[in-house]
Amino acid sequence: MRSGFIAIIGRPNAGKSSLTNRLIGEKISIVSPKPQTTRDAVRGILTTDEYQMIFVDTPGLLRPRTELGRYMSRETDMSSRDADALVIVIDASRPFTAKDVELVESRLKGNMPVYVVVNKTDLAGYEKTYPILAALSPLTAEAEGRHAIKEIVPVSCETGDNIGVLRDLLARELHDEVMYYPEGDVTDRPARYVAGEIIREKALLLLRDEVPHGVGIVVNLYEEKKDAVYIEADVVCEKESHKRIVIGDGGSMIKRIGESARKGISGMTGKSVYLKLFVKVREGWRNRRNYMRDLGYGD
Ligand SMILES: Nc1nc2c(ncn2[C@@H]2O[C@H](COP(=O)(O)OP(=O)(O)OP(=O)(O)O)[C@@H](O)[C@H]2O)c(=O)[nH]1
Ligand SMILES: [Mg+2]
Repeated sequence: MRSGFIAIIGRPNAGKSSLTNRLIGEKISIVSPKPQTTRDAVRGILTTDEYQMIFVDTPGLLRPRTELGRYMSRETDMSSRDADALVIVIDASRPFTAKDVELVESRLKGNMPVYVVVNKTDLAGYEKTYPILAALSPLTAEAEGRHAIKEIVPVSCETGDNIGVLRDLLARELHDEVMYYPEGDVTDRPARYVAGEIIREKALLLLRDEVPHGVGIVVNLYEEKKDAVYIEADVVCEKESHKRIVIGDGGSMIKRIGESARKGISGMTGKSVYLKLFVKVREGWRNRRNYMRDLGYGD
């Protein structure tokens, strides 16, 4: 039995959480079309007869502009520091720039084996994927002052193309001889946390502009009984005007968020879910450490 940690990093929206979910074959990390979806480092655990592979999904790499952004950057830095290997995810459907090359190069100066995953090949097609592979290929050779990329793997998290190949390649990087987690665990986070994240995911999907980025969830009650789960949570937003939008006309928006979250949590737990949501305002919480701590973004 071998085990180890694989950190997954990259720009916001590249598909890091989608990749984590695909690699372990379960949805443990939330996904949305909006950048900066992931706020905490979340571990996804894959246990087979031969190995235990622990993937660390991280917040997207970005220059922080709020206290929350600084918290997210720290999460990424700290959780990817001691991994056994690093996966850098690149979105093939977006323009590939010198900055992307720099990002890869900078990581090759460290001592961690680096794999580059070129994701969204279903969207990008050969025309957009090939130039990225070509631009990265010089980095597959060793050079002065840096290591070489171990492998470049084009994948699609949408179709699942090449995910198995990537998984097998990464399994070569596992060298520890301990089981870090019990066999049935798929994440290091409790169901209560994942439930809160599912609520946030639905808010991200249904709300627009700045509003969803200022939403945080506090789960005040999470009680799992034999065939039902009882949940009470606060949906915290940054301003009174946002609160009105989150509630919606006659409560229509919060109802949609709740209904959608209830289905998601029910899918995760396999039980009926009774969910009560309360909308609250914590003025400018993304820049206030005390509010952030209440929302679970503390140090
Ligand atoms: N077509 C297509 N869409 C993808 C693929 N992978 C991810 N996506 C979509 O890209 C968007 C972002 O995916 P996420 O997995 O949330 O990206 P992330 O890198 O975790 O984003 P942050 O947490 O915000 O940094 C979502 O809408 C996904 O459905 C893919 O291979 N193909
Ligand atoms: Mg993410």
